[in-house]
Amino acid sequence: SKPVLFVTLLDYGAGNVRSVRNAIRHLGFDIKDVQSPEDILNANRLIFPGVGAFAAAMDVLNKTGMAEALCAYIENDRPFLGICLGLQLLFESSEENGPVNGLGLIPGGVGRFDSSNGFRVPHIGWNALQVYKDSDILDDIGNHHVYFVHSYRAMPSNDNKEWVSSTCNYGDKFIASIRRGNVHAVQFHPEKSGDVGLSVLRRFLYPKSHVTKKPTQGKASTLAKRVIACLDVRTNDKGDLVVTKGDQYDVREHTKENEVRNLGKPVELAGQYYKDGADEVSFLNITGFRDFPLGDLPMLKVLRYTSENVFVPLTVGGGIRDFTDANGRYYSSLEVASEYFRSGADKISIGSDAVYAAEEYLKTGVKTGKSSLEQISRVYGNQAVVVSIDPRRVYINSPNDVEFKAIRVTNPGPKGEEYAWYQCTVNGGREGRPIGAYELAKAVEELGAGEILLNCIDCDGQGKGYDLDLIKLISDAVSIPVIASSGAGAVEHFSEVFRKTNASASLAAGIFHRKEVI
Ligand code: 1PR
Repeated sequence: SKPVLFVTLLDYGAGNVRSVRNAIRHLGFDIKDVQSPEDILNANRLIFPGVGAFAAAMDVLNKTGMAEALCAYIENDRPFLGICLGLQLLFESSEENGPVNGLGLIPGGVGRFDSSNGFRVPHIGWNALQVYKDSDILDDIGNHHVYFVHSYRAMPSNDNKEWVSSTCNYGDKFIASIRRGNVHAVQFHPEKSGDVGLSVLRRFLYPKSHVTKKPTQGKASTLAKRVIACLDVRTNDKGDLVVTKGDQYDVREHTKENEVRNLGKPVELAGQYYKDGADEVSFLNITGFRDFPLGDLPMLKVLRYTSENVFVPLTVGGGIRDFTDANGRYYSSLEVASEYFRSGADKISIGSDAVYAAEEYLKTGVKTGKSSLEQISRVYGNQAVVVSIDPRRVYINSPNDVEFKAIRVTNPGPKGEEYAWYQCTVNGGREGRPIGAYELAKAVEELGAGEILLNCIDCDGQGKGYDLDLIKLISDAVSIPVIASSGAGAVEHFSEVFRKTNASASLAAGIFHRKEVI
């Protein structure tokens, strides 16, 4: 039998490193977890996927003596790969909830992206690198894009230029990777960058198995627009978790039995969409609002199995809120989200509960810090929190007819109405609320959402294109990324929404299920 190969993993328990673990195993390595500073010093190769906030991470590293061990390990030029925060921590300090001191191995500080020049923060998505020097692990990248998700970044300078192996442009030119000897770190997520990301990990894990090539010169590029495959999941009447898809949110067949439309198995379909090239995969547990999601163990299993083979970002939504079960046990939304993260989600998506939080915030003007949105983004970072909006178009004759933001619509309503507002709903479109999509989007941005998934009930499943009026309204109103959703029926619809609005990504369901686009 093959000898067992080990890589040491520094996971200080601040978040989900499941996908890094899955990617390492996928590449044929077993994992030894760091329990003490000695484990760092004794490692043959060490991977440090930093998660959570900079200050909290430094705190743990200092208290456990691991900071010192890490410095010694790196100064001795031992094989090291830092990922994301695992790159940032090598620098002298960070502005994140700070200034806070870092490990101080690389000159320079880590600062926040500037959103004032129109760049949305967090920087989420696929971007190309400019590779400067032979960095070994980046040899297969070429012009391929890799996946980033972060709000803070380190900048190249004269003082750290001996370390910088590649940069990336996003408003600023920032450090995408460093390399000195056997020490590597990357700001992007190789474990979420599909095949090209796996090649980066492979080159770190099997350093002698390749011939060094000349560094490939990536072209400067802009952040790519993402295409997200969405799987609406629910339990059917037989109790099986199935992928379904509605027409304007109605997922039942119009037959005598009235059964839930069954389009296949979630893990299989997600794997298929990954192979077909989806940039991200989302699962929405569409009946999560009535079933307690932690009671819904199949959904956690779906995430676990999916994340073993799908190496792009996974989002899961449905039912994220505080909950008291039949036995009187209370679960906070944070516990629910944590369970999703532990099972392999990179982001969670909140629907109904975010509507209530936004209504409350607009009424009182006070951020209590207690809403699920605020709590989860405080602990996991706002890049991990998506708010899913389910608005329905309401036509009106004049923008003064309602207290909500109304716009002139491209296509007038059935009675010739020239204006509309977009009413938010909860519980899968079943209940309209006294808040518009515009008001909601702005409020949840303030409360800590990192991204908005913008559905439109009227367009859902219709295949007639996105609601461009709505998407333009919302993507111009906020500075976080907006994912356009509902209505894609042809390839042109994707290019149209990117041409005509400021959406950062487009999501679709039906068109993929029907295999119309690969
Ligand atoms: O309220 O936090 O429990 O979250 C519930 C989540 O489930 C929300 O994100 C909500 O959007 C979603 N949801 C609830 N009911 C339905 C339903 O369809 N009956 N699905 C539902 C939402 C809409 C999109 C769909 C796009 C693209 N699905 O995600 O995938 O409209 O479809 P298309 O490309 O076929 O047009 P909570």
